[in-house]
Amino acid sequence: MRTAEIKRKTKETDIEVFVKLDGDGKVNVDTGIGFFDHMLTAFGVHSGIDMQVNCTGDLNVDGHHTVEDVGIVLGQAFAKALGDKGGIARYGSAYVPMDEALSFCALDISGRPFLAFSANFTDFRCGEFDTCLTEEFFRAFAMNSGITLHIREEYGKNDHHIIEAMFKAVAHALKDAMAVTGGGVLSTKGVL
Ligand SMILES: [Mn+2]
Repeated sequence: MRTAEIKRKTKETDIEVFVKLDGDGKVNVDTGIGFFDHMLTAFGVHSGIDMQVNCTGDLNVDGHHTVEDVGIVLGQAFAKALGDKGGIARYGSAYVPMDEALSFCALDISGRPFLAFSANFTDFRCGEFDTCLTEEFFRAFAMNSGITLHIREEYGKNDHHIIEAMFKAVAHALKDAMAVTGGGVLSTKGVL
């Protein structure tokens, strides 16, 4: 069973995360930021990962700590649930359109965290979510999950569409990359 539960409490956020990689996209998310909940729900549903995310953060400041710290804890939980990364496909990629917007993701469950991110958002916010936090979330997730993560906006006008297509593209790429293929660790080094 590829599952993990992580709790993390700081002076800025109090977070509990549970993930079940081989789930069916049952998601229960409450971060206090509606648009972020909407994105995490899309991420769970499209990756097939069961996710519970509860965060009480210092939203009186802004959403930065909440979004970044949820990315940290989700990344840690994902890495823990994956274990030694043996017997998985390792690579995944996806283009996801949403109306006029198209986003792309390619990733490698490599143990070498990296984020390459490219987007040109036109709005400062989607609801209570600062659009610039999209990159912060994915950086925190990549650094703490050990994933080499490339995400880019191909084109689009509506930031809600562009960001949602990004979360869905990462979800579909991740679903393929974490798929159990059997065998050992897919690496010439023998370890990831
Ligand atoms: Mn939407």
